[in-house]
Amino acid sequence: MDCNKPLSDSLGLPAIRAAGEDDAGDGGGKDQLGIATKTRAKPKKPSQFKVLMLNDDYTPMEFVVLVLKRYFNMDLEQATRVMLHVHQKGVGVCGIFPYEIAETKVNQVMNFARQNQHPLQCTLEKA
Ligand code: TYC
Repeated sequence: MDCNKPLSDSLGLPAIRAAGEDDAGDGGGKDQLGIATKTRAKPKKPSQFKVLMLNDDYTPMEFVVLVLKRYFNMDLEQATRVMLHVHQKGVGVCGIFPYEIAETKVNQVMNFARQNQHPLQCTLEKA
């Protein structure tokens, strides 16, 4: 007797199988219930989010520059350029990050602004 074959085979009985299993053995049998085990052919890369800074009339320019240096790792020149862009246009991009990092940055900036009693606003937008 071939010990590698299922016993049902050796005895000439119909194969016993788990629900959802077919001859392909991949759980993809379409005629029966089963757990979906298909993996994505093309795994999606995590979507990116822009962190936006909004202008207001009260937050000092120096404070915005400090925020951009502290939380977005900009040097003085970059930070000044982004701050002036926001000041003139109303909104500007501080950086683009995966969702959880972008959300953390927004919270850090909002907390820091609140602690210093500035109305500075920061938000997220899908990139
Ligand atoms: N408009 C502010 C001022 O004149 C400066 C400012 C720049 C505030 C950028 C917020 O996101 C901002 N003091």
